[in-house]
Amino acid sequence: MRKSPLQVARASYQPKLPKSLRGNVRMETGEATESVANQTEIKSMFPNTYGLPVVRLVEGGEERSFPATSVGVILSGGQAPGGHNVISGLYDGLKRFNKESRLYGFLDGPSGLVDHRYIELTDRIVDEYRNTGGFDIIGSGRTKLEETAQFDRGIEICQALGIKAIVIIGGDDSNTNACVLAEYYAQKRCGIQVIGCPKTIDGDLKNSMIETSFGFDTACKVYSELIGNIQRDASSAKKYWHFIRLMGRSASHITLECALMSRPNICIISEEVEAKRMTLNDIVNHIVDVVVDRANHGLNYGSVLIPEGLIEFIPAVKRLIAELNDLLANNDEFNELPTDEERRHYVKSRLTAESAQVFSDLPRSIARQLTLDRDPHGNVQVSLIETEKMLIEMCAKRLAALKGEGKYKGKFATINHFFGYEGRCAMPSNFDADYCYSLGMTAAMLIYEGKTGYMANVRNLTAPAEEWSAGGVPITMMMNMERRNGEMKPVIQKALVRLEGEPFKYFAAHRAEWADACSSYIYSGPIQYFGPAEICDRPSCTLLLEHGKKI
Ligand code: FBP
Repeated sequence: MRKSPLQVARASYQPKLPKSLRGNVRMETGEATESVANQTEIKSMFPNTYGLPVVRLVEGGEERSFPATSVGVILSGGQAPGGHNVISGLYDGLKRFNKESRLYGFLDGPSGLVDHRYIELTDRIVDEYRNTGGFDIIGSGRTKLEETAQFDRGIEICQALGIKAIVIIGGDDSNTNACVLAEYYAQKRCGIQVIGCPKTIDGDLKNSMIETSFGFDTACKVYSELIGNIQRDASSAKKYWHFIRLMGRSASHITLECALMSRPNICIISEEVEAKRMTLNDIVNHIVDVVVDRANHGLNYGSVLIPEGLIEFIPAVKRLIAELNDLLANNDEFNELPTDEERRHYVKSRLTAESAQVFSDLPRSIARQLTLDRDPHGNVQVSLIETEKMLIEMCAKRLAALKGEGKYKGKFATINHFFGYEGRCAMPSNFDADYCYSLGMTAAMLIYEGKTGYMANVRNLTAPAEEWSAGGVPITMMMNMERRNGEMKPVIQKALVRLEGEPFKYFAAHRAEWADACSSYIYSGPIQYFGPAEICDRPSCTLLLEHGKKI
């Protein structure tokens, strides 16, 4: 395969490891744990994997070796930069303690386990993918592992290949599946361990034990570079307002991080919209106020960042979506209706009066998008909802009205963007390359130590990599009960942006200055892979602020 000069140089990058994973390693066991909420329900659903202790890997002890083992790995859900390094860290970690250990990759996500599609990963294959973006080494998928028939199919293939452990690299929903699978296999005493790794560009799989999910750092750096380029174009041409929607599903972590890195004129944070019980009109008025104010200073251009999940956080729309989720879950009658108009009528006639009104008031295209297929986990597919276009349309209307009243004299020429897929497979930043390799190696250690129902964790991430600390956290510890597809289910609690957290507070303290100024933009430039550590290894602004550091 032909490679670019950077691909060639990057192939030989040796990810930095924490001291504890470099030489002899031993495991320390902490206190028993509890789930973050709904302890009684979670404990009764996970009798074999509930309450396990947190474990930590520390330097020292004797030189170890373990009996050879075979492990299967699954990439689950959306792509995130660094997935290949989790696999190379896992591979190297398994081989380090026994050269005879083997690693199999299940193809195209969890369905590979169920349908018995796999490859054995070898030196040649793994070397080809070190430090590269993407999930193409084995592919990914969104099949939800929830039926015992699927788990039993997993047992069949694991027994056929002699697999003793499965590593699931995924987000909150996929790690919830990992936990359910771990419990089932523990209950069946079939000798198959299950370990999770925290993946998602969305940054919403984090808590007191998981500082960040991998992929967030690289994806935000890619988007921030693009936003910076757009802002420089805007302030050069001085003629466009750019409305930029950013991926991230429900949480606004990506949008907030990109705002901290690029200082846009306007940035909407969904969690604030919900907390202040804002309506769609309140959001439009906020944008329009800034547009008018800048026009009064001769600035008919600017940038607006919008999180892709915004619509779900507007309280009235949120209630509407909850009703739609219950109404449309496995609803064949609805799915079989032949036209959009009939589906619209069907939905409106079954909603509460308030939600039916909200549904009618939304632009038709957005209302239709809210009734489209949920993903296999029951989530609205927010990446398909074009909120940026809706806001442009609504702001243009409002500005035209203000112009009619003589209260606005500017020009409102707009360009819309959606950044998501541009960053999900980028070549991982040094941070993600190092973090992921450490996560993979930690997963290998957890397997050799016989753990199941754990997620690999690597912490102290704002320090240099040698000082990071690695270990495992019981997945049940992160769980609570939530309503999904019309039913209460045990799931890993999603981390939304905390309005009392330092990243949001920093943004809130500076946004007025960023709205007015003509030169507050920051241009982060492209990710740097070789050069001084303060540029190449710098963690995200979110992590730095959360750890009490300056940005
Ligand atoms: P994960 O939660 O699986 O990591 O996926 C994240 C994400 O990129 C979201 O930001 C986005 O809403 C969604 O995937 C898009 O899904 P798809 O890949 O199916 O288009």
